[in-house]
Amino acid sequence: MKIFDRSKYRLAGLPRLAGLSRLGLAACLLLLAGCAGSRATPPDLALVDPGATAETKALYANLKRLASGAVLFGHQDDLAYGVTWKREKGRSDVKDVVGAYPAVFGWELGDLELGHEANLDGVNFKDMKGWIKEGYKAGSVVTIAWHLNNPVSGGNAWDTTRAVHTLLLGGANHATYKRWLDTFADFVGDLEVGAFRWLGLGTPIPVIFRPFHEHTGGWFWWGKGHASPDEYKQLWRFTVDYLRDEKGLHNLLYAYSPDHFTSEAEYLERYPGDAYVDIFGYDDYGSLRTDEGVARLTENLRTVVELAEARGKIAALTETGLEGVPDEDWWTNRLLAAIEGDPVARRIVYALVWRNANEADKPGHHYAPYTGHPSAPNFVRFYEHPFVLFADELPDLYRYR
Ligand code: BMA
Repeated sequence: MKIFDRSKYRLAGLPRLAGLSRLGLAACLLLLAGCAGSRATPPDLALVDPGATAETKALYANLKRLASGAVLFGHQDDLAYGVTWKREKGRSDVKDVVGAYPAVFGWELGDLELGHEANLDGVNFKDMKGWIKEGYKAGSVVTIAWHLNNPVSGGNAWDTTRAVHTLLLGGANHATYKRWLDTFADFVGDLEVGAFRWLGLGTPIPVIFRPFHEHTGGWFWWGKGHASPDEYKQLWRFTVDYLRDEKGLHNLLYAYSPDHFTSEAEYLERYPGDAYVDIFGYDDYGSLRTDEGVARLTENLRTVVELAEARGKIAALTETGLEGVPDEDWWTNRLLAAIEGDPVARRIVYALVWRNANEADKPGHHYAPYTGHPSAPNFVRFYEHPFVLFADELPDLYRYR
């Protein structure tokens, strides 16, 4: 982890070297060269952000290396609440069952743009920042999605009033959208660890950002039928350019995550370009109920992996699950079966299941098991499987060796 900025250290050290003998100077230079070389840098990764932080580059390079040997297990909102509890320090339904935290923690920013203290599911943003830091310190990966409210109607993300064109340059809500992105940048900019954060020497936590997800479906205002492919691409590119170049965020990896698709052409219809996407994602909830569905998901993962690898990128099952996990063997018979057995599909780097809600109006809306759930024993087998990684089995993802 970055403790100090080496370039600043070297500059500050120069005047003091002036008084040293040649031998002393040579020794110092050798020492400095040794220090500088002690952290290897990944080869050219062609990331969306060439100026990404060392930890962000290391994360990407390490995930790339893990591909095919392992898949990381992820869970949305894991530390915030579970099926029967909320806000209990250190608690997680996943950890209750297997004794380890997920290797990927998913979080949700919907309503941040409105200045609310909590997101659309009642998770307080200040708490969320704390949990994101805990997850990072546990060595896990952090990913963020954003169910943005509809800027035209004032409705939520599921209000499909046409809005994308209004966010683009020259559009009626362009200034509003920039303000919304400012709230995002403030939030992400705060995600830093390190004792010297107050000196501006903190380590920004790398985040996989998944904007405007599931756009091959028509349920969100940025989805199919509510914006043209060109409008969608323009919105994506503006978002990246603004966050990276105007707001100076260098701890983001960008994941493109369509929902169901039936061809490469459909997957790529709204793809904003190689310069704007780091991770090829896929969200799938429908498939993992039957053997045919498992085969279909494998086939789609193969496509996603092949498209990603052809561009030197990585792939992930960015959201999945079966609400209530009604199938006791779902973890090994469905989820693992869809991924591990196929030589191409197994090269996805992570699979994340959705949240374990405990809202009165959403009974059974959970995607991971909890203590006593009928699928818990099978989830333990899933955890024990050598191909599946949880937080306790991860190599240091944030350092490149
Ligand atoms: C959905 C559901 C909703 C939730 C939203 C954002 O899939 O879980 O209840 O508000 O995700 O987290």
